Formats: sequence, structure tokens, C-alpha cells
Amino acid sequence: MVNLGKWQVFSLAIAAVAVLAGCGGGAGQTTSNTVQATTMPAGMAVQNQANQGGGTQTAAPNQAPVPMRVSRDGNRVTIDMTAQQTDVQIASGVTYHAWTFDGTVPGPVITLQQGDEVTLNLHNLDTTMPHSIDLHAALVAPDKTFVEVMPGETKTVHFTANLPGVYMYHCATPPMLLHIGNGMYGAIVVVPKGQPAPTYTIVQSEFYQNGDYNQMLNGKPEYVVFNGKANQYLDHPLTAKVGQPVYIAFVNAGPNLFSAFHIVGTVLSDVMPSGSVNTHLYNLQTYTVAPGDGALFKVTFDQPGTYSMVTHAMADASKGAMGKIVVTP
Ligand SMILES: [Cu+2]
Repeated sequence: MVNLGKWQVFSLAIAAVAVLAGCGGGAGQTTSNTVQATTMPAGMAVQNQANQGGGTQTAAPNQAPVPMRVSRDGNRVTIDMTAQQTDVQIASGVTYHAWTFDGTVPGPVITLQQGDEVTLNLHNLDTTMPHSIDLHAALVAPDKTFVEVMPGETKTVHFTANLPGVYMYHCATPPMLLHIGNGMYGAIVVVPKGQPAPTYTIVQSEFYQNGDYNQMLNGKPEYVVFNGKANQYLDHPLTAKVGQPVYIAFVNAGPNLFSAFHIVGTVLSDVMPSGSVNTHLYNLQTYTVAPGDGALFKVTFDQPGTYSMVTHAMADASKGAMGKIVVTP
């Protein structure tokens, strides 16, 4: 068990970095709520032999998922999301007591059309600590918008989705590493005017042993996953047709590792970094996506067969960031 003094130092250092980086850290963050967050259970429900060891924190109760609600009136979009603690399956037979948006890891994909005026209400159902939401697609003053939502409270984010892209959203409550490392992230896709939404959205991320903060700081993850569960697309492959372009929106939520996205047997024929419509890189074998970044990949398959998609960082692929795409005529 880490002593409180160290945790306070870590969390305050991270909070300072967050403010410097302009990537979260809300107004009204005080030492007291920082400490409150860092002393909360960083929790993994130890329900599997593979997960023993590490932290011994007790977890808050499992809360049933509350699906995201979205309503649209013209270009005005209202979204209701929750922060909550929920048990999720991160590998076959392995349950993790996650800190979540809406009870899933990653949180739901937020799909917007360019120009949408968004009102996002974040309801904090977690009775034990504050949470927040930092949306990379929102060009706003973070200290006024990505603010702390205390237990039982709701706060609202307003922004206009002017820039198309494939973005990350995440909890920005200090220590951010702990909130992201425990599952609070997702993809937000802003679709350019007149364009179709991506075919698939994939979020890469890591899980650390017992949700332990020191493991997140200094250790190596137990699992590296696509869309929250190790190897799920080996068991349930994506599908595609020969000659028909597939658009994959890819986000690397980290919190720590870079992704080296690669599909065996083809090239990424058009790579749009961050999903930007202004930048195109053609015919790349592998593309690096940093933590906190995204990309839109266009891929077309020449022959029917089974193709593997991986992070070409092989240790990470071996920990679960690997899947299949079955291509039919
Ligand atoms: Cu949080």
C-alpha cells in the first residue's frame, strides 16, 4: 500500500502537468478533492488467479451500466453520460472493477457531425470520488469546461464540433493516470460534412495489475487491449469485402504506451492523423498513434482471407492487442 504522502505528491505533480498541458485539470480543484480521489480504491476485483498480487484496496460497489442517451434537434445534440464504477470483462474470465463512462470500457463512441452544437451532461453516479470529462474535440477553456463533477452531481459541457477528427475523451480528474488507467476514456468521432461515419472504431488501451497506481507509474501492463477486452477480435473477427474500403477510426487511450497499428497482408492506403481531413499519408505499412491521439485509416483488401490487425509492438500484441479481419469475396 502506497503511503498517502507519496500519493499527494504524485497527484499534485500530475495536476500541475495537466494544467501546463492544457489537457484537463478543472477550476475548483483543491488539494482536498485531489487527495480524496487518490485515496479512493484503485480497484480491481480479484476474481481470477491471473490477477493476484499488487494492491489490496477495496472497491466501491458494482453499478449496472447506464447507456449513453443522445437526442438530436437539427444540429443541436444533447448527450447524457455517467461516471460510475462497474465490473467489466477485460480478458476471457478476467473481471476488472473499472472506473467508467456509462459502465463500459472504453466508454461509448460519441459520433457527431461536423458543426454539431453539443450539450453534454455528465452525471457522476460514483458515490466515492469526483470525475470529469475532457473531450479533445472541444476547443474550449479547459479550466471552465472540463470541471470536476462531485459525487451525485451533474455538470454540463457545451461545445461546437467544428473540426472533423478522431479524438479521445477521458476523465481529467487528478491523478489523471489513475482515472484513465482504471478505464475512463473513449472515442469521439466528428464526421466531416457529407461523409459517412467510419466502418469501425477501435480504442487501444492498457490494464495494470490490480489497478495499482505504482504499476501504472512504473510497471508494465498486464493487458493491452482493443475496445476493452484482450483478444476479443480473435474470437469475433471484424469483417470486410474484397475491394470495398474499410474506414477504421482508431484511438490510443494509453495511458502510457504508443500503438504501432498494422494490418498483416495489406497497407494502410490512406492515413489521416487525428482523423484530420487536411492531412493524408498514403500507403503506410504501420502507423504510430501516441497516447491521447487518434487516426482514421482507410484499408482495402485485394484478396479474400483472414488478416491480422495488431499493434506491431509485439509484447503489447501478445498481451491482447491483436485481432482478425475476415475478408470475403
Ligand atoms: Cu474519473
